[in-house]
Amino acid sequence: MSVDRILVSDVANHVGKEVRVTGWVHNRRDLGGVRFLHLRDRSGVVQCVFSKKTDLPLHESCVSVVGTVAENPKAPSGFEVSAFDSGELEIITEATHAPPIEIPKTAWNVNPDTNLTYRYVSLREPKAQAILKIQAELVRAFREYLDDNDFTEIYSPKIVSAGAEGGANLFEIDYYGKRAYLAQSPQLYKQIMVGVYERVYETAPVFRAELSHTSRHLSEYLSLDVEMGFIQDDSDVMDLEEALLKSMMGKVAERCGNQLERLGAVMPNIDVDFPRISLFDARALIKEKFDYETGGKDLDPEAERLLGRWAKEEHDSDFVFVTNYPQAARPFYTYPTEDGLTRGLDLLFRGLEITSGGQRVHEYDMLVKELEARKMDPEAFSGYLEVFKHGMPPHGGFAIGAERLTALLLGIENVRFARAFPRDEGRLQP
Ligand code: AMO
Repeated sequence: MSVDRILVSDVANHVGKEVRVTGWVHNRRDLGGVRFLHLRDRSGVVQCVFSKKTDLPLHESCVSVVGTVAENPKAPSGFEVSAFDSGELEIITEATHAPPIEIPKTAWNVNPDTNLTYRYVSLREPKAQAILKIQAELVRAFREYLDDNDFTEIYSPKIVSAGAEGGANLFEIDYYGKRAYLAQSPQLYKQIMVGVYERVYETAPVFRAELSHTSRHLSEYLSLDVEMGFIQDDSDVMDLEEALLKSMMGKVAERCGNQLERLGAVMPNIDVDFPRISLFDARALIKEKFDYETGGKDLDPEAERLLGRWAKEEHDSDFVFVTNYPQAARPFYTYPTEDGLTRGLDLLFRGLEITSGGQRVHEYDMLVKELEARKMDPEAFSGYLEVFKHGMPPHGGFAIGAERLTALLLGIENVRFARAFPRDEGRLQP
């Protein structure tokens, strides 16, 4: 029978007509005289109806169904494809084993660790699918905005000779008998490329040997990096990131209505200016308003949460920039100011850091001084330092952690679920 395939999302437009739908056996039910097969394709799930004469294959088998579309308020989508009287069930690939978890139910009855262990099938669950689909659209919108503003996409090496961010969270690898590392960030390379194109971006994984088991740290994550030359100061960096994020959120709201609804996601308010507050003022405000004292060089997670609350309550903003971090809290490449502070900044989204960035040092002597001040060996960075002898413009940029952005947008508690195959200290498979 040659009936052309339509997508499940298009079934409602074919009431009374014979159609073919093709996909996976999402669920099945046997009610004695009637058998229901919920068929899932890339666009959604639809109920197909068979008589008891038809044997339905195992969950997740690939099938094609020919039947007649009818309205049925009791069916999950309000429509069904009936192959009860006549019609056809073709088995394309029969599953040889039942799935290790019940995919239609994973959202609520599967332990998170089990879900991650069986990621090769648990990702098929519609909510899990929706998370990564929205992330893909966020990244697409990131590229689109930057392409439209004359940025060039770059591809920097992920095998490097030194870490850019300092700290101990470097993965060491054996590189033809020499020591090398997996890149923690494209930081040094995106700066070098500003000397070529002025405006660059990269969307690529980076690697951090994080030892803390938190819901916001991965060993491998997608870094959305931006760098721009000929800036005045860090306010240009914030202007760019604010406009970029507003554009990304607007596009996702437009393109991902179904997925956002499936997840019950609330889009951020993009009609207000993101507040900008210095770290010093943020600390004072948190103390005064919430009676919470945060010491150290940075805001701790509770202080971030409280500042996010302040931004929402006082400015109706889901985002807030924290600026002017002290030199001791920032990497060597951060532009210092005379008061012991820097033009380094963070951006919080719903009370959690999603970005670090700022203006960078663009002069050779100043960079060497900053490395030495941090007891780092300028020799180890010689390849990077060279470019600063050859005319680098004042520049700055930032990086957004894609999993954190996605998780906070969608109200997901653990960034692991915003990555298809997360890596952490205890997880190297699938
Ligand atoms: P930073 O180290 O702060 O800055 O990282 C930038 C952003 O990346 C995300 N992030 C992570 N996400 C998941 N798991 C991790 N282990 C993890 N570590 C960081 C966060 C964070 O805000 N080179 C600078 C950026 C710049 O200045 O342009 C950098 O990498 O969302």
